Amino acid sequence: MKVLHTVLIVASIVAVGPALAGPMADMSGMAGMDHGKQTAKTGKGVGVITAIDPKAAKVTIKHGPIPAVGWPAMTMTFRATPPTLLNGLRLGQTVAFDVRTQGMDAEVTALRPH
Ligand SMILES: [Cu+2]
Repeated sequence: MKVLHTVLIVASIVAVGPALAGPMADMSGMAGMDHGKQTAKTGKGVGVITAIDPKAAKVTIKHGPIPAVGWPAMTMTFRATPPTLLNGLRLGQTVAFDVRTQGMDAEVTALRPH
């Protein structure tokens, strides 16, 4: 009886081992995929200013399609880099702008009346 008991303990350790290792291997694979989506892209757009937040250095633009970064027309908020890009802007003004995106992060890097 003692031999049989030892065999059962060994068998249960072997069965649990792979279950612990499995999820770890999957997680490292996903991290690699996410990293690939973070490549920075740049493009040029034209749109109308719908909101300006100088304190947060943010501007909201209703813009047309920007194929270079894969965007359809939409209204969205950008960080202004540098914040002085917002100086002299008016609500309702049409502007041409340069955009830089990285993952979900989007910033305007140049902005001029259009
Ligand atoms: Cu957009």
